[in-house]
Amino acid sequence: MPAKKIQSAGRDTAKVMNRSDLCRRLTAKLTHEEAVIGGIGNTHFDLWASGQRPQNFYMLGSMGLAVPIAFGVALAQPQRRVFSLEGDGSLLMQLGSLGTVAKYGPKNLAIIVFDNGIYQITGAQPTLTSFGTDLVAIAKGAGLAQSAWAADEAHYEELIDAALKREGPWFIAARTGTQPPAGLTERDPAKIRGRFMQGLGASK
Ligand SMILES: Cc1ncc(C[n+]2csc(CCOP(=O)(O)OP(=O)(O)O)c2C)c(N)n1
Repeated sequence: MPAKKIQSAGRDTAKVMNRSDLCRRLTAKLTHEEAVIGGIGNTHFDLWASGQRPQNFYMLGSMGLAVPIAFGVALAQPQRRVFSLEGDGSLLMQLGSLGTVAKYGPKNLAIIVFDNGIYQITGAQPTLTSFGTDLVAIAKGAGLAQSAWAADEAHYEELIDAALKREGPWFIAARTGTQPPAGLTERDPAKIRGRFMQGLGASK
């Protein structure tokens, strides 16, 4: 099915929402063992707190890797829907990944970015999005036609529903506040990797 035009808010008009709430709204919709990759930063903390699933992966150490990891999973398992959750600071470190996703066009991949305008977990230093950088404009420029700012929670859910039902790739951006995460991930990378591989059926 060809890409349909989707509604987008502007970064300036998008409602600033609660990141933990948005994580819960996503995971509440997952009924087919969809994979979710949470990036370093508060995204993986809130993904963890929204309910642990064997198909969740939590990136502990490196900024910008949620999209590349999710992209790899999407290529390896085209029957599975895959979501990448990333913070604005981390995504800004790995913008080339957007062009790569556009080039290969995995239909089962959705990138979600939570843009709070800061590197929150390292002391709230402002990121470039605080000075006018628009990640949806960048995603579109990278070739991701189905890119949108969520206007509010209802629109965010509509975009998630579209990513679950229609062909991707999708790029969904949400403005988020600076509330602390709802929980903290256990710091055990080997266990996180092992459980994720089992969750994907890639190991016993
Ligand atoms: C390559 C690299 N540089 C710096 C860091 C330190 N660091 C870890 S998380 C983080 C901020 C992440 O910001 P963002 O992705 O916007 O998420 P937020 O903390 O705002 O939720 C920084 C600077 C790192 N882990 N890796």
